[in-house]
Amino acid sequence: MMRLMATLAVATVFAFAAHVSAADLKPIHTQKTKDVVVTLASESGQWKQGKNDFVLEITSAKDKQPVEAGKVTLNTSMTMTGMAPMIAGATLTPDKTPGRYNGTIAFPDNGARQVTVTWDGPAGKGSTKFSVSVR
Ligand SMILES: [Cu+2]
Repeated sequence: MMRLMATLAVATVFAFAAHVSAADLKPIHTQKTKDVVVTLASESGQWKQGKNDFVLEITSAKDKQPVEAGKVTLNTSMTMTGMAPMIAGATLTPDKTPGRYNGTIAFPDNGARQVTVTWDGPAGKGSTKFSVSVR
């Protein structure tokens, strides 16, 4: 019984630590779909011209629990008059925290981006589109 309680105490500390670091991040965008909520967040809460580090989280729309999203992609496109669209994709690495991915993306200029996120994992397959302004 003591061993079980010690294990639970350690598990609680880890869960709390993970929660605190997530709370340090400011949301860039939250997109709710039928099944999941996709959240982009970073220290500044913005995407800026140049290189950006961010976190992508996929949680269940029903119970807010992390979703095993499997293979996740994030691509952006900027429509510019008289030009081919500017395309930029993110590099995403799964974090230790389930449903969380650490991302980097670079933008050559500012302006509105059409963002497409796709996922394909044990919990299902899907995609969503939304707009994010690069400052
Ligand atoms: Cu552009």
